[in-house]
Amino acid sequence: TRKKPIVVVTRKLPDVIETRMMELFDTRLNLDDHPLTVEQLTEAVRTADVLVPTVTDRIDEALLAEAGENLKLIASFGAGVDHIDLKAAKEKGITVTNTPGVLAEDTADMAMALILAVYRRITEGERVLRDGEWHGWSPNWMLGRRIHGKRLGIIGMGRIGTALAKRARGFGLSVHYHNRHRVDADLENELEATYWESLDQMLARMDIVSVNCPHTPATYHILSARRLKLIQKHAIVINTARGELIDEKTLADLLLAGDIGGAGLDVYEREPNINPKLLRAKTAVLMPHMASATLEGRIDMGERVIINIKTFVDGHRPPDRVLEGLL
Ligand code: 8YV
Repeated sequence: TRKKPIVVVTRKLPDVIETRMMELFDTRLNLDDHPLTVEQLTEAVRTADVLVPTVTDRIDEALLAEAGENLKLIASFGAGVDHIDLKAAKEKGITVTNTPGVLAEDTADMAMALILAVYRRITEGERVLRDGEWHGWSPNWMLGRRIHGKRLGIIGMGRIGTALAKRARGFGLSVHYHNRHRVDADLENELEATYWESLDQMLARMDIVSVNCPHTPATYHILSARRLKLIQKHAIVINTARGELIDEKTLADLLLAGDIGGAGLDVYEREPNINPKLLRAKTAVLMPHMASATLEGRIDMGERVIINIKTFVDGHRPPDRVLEGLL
């Protein structure tokens, strides 16, 4: 029988996934669930045939320079691959896969929840109640904004953006989007979505702006200081994608000055460090990177990882290729 591939997993995954991986591969688990140190990661890329990293591992050029000849696949646990230096991986002939699709619905739920929370002041209201500061009903108290009839502008109409658009339609929002290319006419019709070739023009007209694109060198600070200032004063910004897509410092300043209506954020530029100005912004709802954090989602993600590894080691092209190396 063929030797089982050595698969190094950097973080504790759901039990069912770890058990299955142990059956299928020569799997080396991280039982501590701490992110690996650079030394441990270096050791991992030297020994592994397959590395299974997560968003908390920096797979950069220096690390990949230490990789052994045998490392042929990086099967990342997650959709975003901005923690992996794809150029360096390509030069080494390493294939990179992710776990798209399986977390789109959950992430879109969180984006929708953030829209609801910001517009209807849900976390703010609960804080007031828990702090014992609710002294009774009054007609002008805790007024949020009506969601129905507002305009939602989605930046990045991929799986997550589309899943958000479907939810938004149910809440009576009109859907607008900016994307590298127009989506299928059928989908556009179904969502009654308006395509904006110019992001700048779209931003100036929306009530809600949601970032749903991947973070790449081309999308870094896609909501730059200049673009954030195009957004209407009453409008809100939602980010369930990556912190690096927004100039966070400027967003915090605009929120504190009341020059932007609010924000619902799940991701930040320097996780887990939060800009203290954001913490002071009352109109911001802040979540700790948990948009895809569902029990079912984590298992689905693990299953995608297993499918990608299995297909690859069996000599086929794995389904979720981000980068195709040498087989
Ligand atoms: C995951 C994410 O929690 O998939 C992504 O891109 O940011 C999150 O859903 C994380 O990536 C796990 O590695």
